[in-house]
Amino acid sequence: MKIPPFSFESILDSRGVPTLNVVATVGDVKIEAKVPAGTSTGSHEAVALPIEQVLQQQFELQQWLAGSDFTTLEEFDQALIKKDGTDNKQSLGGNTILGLSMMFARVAAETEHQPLATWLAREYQKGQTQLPTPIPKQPNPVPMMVMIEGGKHAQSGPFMQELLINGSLVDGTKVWHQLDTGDPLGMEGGFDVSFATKDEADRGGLLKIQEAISQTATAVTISVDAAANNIPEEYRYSVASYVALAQEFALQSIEDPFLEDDFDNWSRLCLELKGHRLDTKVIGDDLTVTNPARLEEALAKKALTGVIIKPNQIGTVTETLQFVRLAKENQLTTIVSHRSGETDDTFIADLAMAVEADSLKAGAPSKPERLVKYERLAILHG
Ligand code: 2PG
Ligand code: MG
Repeated sequence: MKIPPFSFESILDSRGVPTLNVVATVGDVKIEAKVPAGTSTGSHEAVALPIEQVLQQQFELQQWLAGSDFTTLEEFDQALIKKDGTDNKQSLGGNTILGLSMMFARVAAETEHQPLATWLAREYQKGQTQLPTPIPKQPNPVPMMVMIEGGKHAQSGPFMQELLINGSLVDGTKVWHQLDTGDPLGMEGGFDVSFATKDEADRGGLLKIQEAISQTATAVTISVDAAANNIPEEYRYSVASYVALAQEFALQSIEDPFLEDDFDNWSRLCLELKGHRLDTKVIGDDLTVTNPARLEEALAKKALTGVIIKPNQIGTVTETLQFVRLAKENQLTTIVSHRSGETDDTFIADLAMAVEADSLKAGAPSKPERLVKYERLAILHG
């Protein structure tokens, strides 16, 4: 495919922080690729450069890429990885590379008159190894919606960053309204609830959600994202305390229960949950950062049973697809996810459909940059 002329624009994300939009035109169709950014980022993520530095590279990248021919997305992404030449994409910036990679996918889909999800599904299947027993087609990805926010995403609230529910958008909206008692909102549209003491906030928040679920008679389950890197040391959870919470609230999943390099505790938690015959999934986010090499290490140590998938953690669509393949080949739960700094881009909804992810985690059903992703998912469901 010939790369069309493109330009870089600085736009504001949902936090009011400038981020990159790569703009191209195919015929009379405007193609945009907007890059999200995290607030609680893992230290193993690809480096996101400040927007000024991204914009400074525009001319050089245009000169190099516009008009050039690349046969596949993989070839295009590899060329960018090679030009960057670092392990963590700090030279061109993971954000610069991802914007271009997403642009390539969108331009290719448009040129071939396919919905992005269909085009991505084909790319994904190309690299899939033939498994002895093919994985049966999954049901559509289930929305995973934050209801109460804490950690770095809220002013007050729990130590854990996110208390979430899994279910339909309609049920998610019911529970969200039930919880609405005028509290302010956190970064992703969940409630920023004040509790009498901070110690009560985690369990207290889960109790509130449990009550709201029963009052609305909705068929949803509860999950948490502890984002343990950001919990003060004295308040960090032990393996036993997570097991107790999993039992009490029938947790569907626990994300980032321990520090990003504390593989031992991760493995212990997986073992303990199994020992208690609990099916609660242990989900890697900061642990695995959508990086196939980090996932290999976590798998070897039996440190997790599921993963978060965020393209901007690794910086190319090709590596993101590789990561999902590896996760699926190892029977892990797959959750495609937004970032706290979002835009109205819906790429991740198409990605979730394309790879038949178990869930799409895109925030609360209350803010436009989050809703647009669930709505796109619903359109793709048909
Ligand atoms: C997370 C994400 C999204 P952030 O930890 O899962 O909710 O937060 O984008 O701030 O890393
Ligand atoms: Mg997380």
